Amino acid sequence: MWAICCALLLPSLLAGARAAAMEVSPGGYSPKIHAVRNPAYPLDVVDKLEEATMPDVDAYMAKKIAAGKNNNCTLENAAIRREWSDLTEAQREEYVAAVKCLMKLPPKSDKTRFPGALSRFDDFVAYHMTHAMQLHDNFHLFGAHKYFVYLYEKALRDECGYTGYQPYMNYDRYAQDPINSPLLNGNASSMGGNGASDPTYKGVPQPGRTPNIIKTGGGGGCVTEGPFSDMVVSLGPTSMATASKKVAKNPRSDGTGSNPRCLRRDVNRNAAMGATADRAFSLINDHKDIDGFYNELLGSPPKKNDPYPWGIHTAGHYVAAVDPGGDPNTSPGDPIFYFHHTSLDRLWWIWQMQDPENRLDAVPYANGSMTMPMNRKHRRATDPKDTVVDLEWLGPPVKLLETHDQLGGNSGAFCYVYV
Ligand SMILES: *[C@@H]1O[C@H](CO)[C@@H](O)[C@H](O)[C@H]1NC(C)=O
Ligand SMILES: *[C@@H]1O[C@H](CO)[C@@H](O)[C@H](O)[C@H]1NC(C)=O
Ligand SMILES: *[C@@H]1O[C@H](CO)[C@@H](O)[C@H](O)[C@H]1NC(C)=O
Ligand SMILES: [Cu+2]
Repeated sequence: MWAICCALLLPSLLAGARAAAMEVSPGGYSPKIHAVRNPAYPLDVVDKLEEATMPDVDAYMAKKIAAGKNNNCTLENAAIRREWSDLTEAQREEYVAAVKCLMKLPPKSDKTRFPGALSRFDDFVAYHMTHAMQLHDNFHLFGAHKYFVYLYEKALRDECGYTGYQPYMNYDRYAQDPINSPLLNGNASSMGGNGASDPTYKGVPQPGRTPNIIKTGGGGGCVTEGPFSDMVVSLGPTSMATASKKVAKNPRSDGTGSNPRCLRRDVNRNAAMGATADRAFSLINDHKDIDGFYNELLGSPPKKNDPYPWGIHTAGHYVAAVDPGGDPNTSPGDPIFYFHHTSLDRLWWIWQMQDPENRLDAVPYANGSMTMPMNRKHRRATDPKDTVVDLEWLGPPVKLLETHDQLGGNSGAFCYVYV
């Protein structure tokens, strides 16, 4: 059963504000949470929905605390994941420095299995590239990525002294002009710039959709500006179809060998426009059931008469992707990956919190799917309750439904909100 799901899913996976961030009064936000907003970005419909949902989140937590089920997590002590532009420039630079630190620390993954993993940063790429089928099956897509991002954030904090939390990107803030955005403008407080122009890079084919390609935004070559212009990408690629034709093949057929090269990007408005706030709002608001939410997130079935019918999952992956970001298996090799998956986690959380009683444990296609176990220690499960998320060298195994709860799940290790 999972083979059918994933064969369908994997192709779809391929799928100027100058004002400094400044504190504003919480407004409609829960007074228990320290909201910080950059006044250059008025709240969009999803931000407003999130704010409007906070009293319900508060009520939900009060019940959970009364029942003794919060594992010490409260809204007052929850970590806060913020939008990139809501961080001060100093905070953005601190984040960038921590990512660069992770890229210098020695790997913990098996050197024989992953000779191409050069750093702790690569440990995460190594896991994702060898467990892509499992990470993206119906049961795991949301929870396993939540845990994956959490462990990356934890490594930044525990091993590189980062004092903040993983930022997300609100695509809507950057969709009109991503190249000049605080996220990708290539200055010292950005996540690096665009790739140089590569006329051989045409974009990302989207078979079955109209248009059937996310046309190039004009980049595709090596990133030459900003903190990651000197980055050495080593693992992958595993799929030559989505990367630039100029990328050399990996010496190992599974992409795990050492293949030192530059980071390549195509900062792409055509992709980002598929993840605007109106789309994110419909995604959350139009689906009471997880299957519908999941399908729309993945752009399935393809929307008609839409110039950007990619689905937010695909759109977000190609905001800046070429190599390794454009290769579904090695996509965490571009640090922008974590901004995208954190955004998806935020959208999922807002969706769950519209009706926590019924949505917290909802798993796509829970009736009729089967997990692909992450390794031989685990059985195939047909019940989400029996499913285990085992990220091996990244962190201890956790029950799937524990990874669904960011306010007290994973024995309380998960305790964070989005602002
Ligand atoms: C909650 O905090 C108390 C006091 O620090 C501690 O003893 C207890 O083990 C914690 N419980 C959980 C579930 O983490
Ligand atoms: C970097 O870009 C941000 C966002 O556009 C801007 O606020 C900041 O002033 C820039 N920093 C420098 C040093 O140019
Ligand atoms: C699960 O699917 C089976 C077979 O289609 C059906 O008989 C059963 O009622 C379903 N269970 C639930 C809880 O929806
Ligand atoms: Cu993934």
